[in-house]
Amino acid sequence: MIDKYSVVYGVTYPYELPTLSYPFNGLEPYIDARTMEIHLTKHHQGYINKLNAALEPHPAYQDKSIEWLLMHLQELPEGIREAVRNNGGGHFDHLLFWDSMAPAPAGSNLPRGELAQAIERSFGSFDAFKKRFDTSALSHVGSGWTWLCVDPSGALEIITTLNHDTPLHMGWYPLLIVDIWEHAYYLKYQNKRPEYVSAWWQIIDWNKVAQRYEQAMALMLG
Ligand code: MN3
Repeated sequence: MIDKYSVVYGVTYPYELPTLSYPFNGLEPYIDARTMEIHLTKHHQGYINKLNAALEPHPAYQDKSIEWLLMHLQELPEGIREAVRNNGGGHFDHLLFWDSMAPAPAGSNLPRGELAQAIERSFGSFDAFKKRFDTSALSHVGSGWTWLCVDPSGALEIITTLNHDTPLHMGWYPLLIVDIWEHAYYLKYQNKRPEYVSAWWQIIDWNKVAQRYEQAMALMLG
C-alpha cells in the first residue's frame, strides 16, 4: 500500500544536484541570487556528498530510490541509518523545494482547478489553508520543513518536520515544501522568518504542485 507512494523522483546513487529550471536570480526579489547559489551549491551539494559517501561501501542500497531509503530507514545498516536520514532527507527535501518554486507570475499567485478544489475541501478555503500552513511553519522551533501532502485517504495534510525528516514513511505523497532552516533565508531576512515565508508564497509553482497532486491521486486510484 505504502510503496506505491514511494516514487516522486525515483533517483538513485550516485546522487547529484538537479538542474534548476530558473537562474539563481530568477526568484528575486523574494529569494536573492546569492542565497540561492550558496543554498544549492554548498548546502544541497554537501548533503549529496555525505549521502554518496555513506552509500559508497553499501552496494546493496545503491539501486534503491531515495524515497525507498527514506521509507525504510529501519532496514538500513545501523552505521549508515542516521547519515541517510539526515543527508538523504536533505537531498530529497531540497529536490522538492527547488521544484516547488518558479519566478513570480504577474498578478496573484494562486492554485487553480482540481487542486484548488481539494484545498477548499480539506481546509475550507485557500486563506484558511494558508493560515494553517503559516502557523505550522512559523511556530516550529529550530530547523525543519513545512509540507503540504496527500495522505493515503486522499485528503490534504500540512505537517512540519524536524531537521530533514520526511513524512514519506507515513505513506504521505508530498506536493509542496518550504525550507525553514535559517540558511534558506538568513542572508536577506536574518531572523525574520515570517517575512521570508510571506515572500515565498509569491514564488510557489502551483502548476508543479497540481501535477504532483494529479500523480498522487492517480497512484491512489491505480
Ligand atoms: Mn536548505
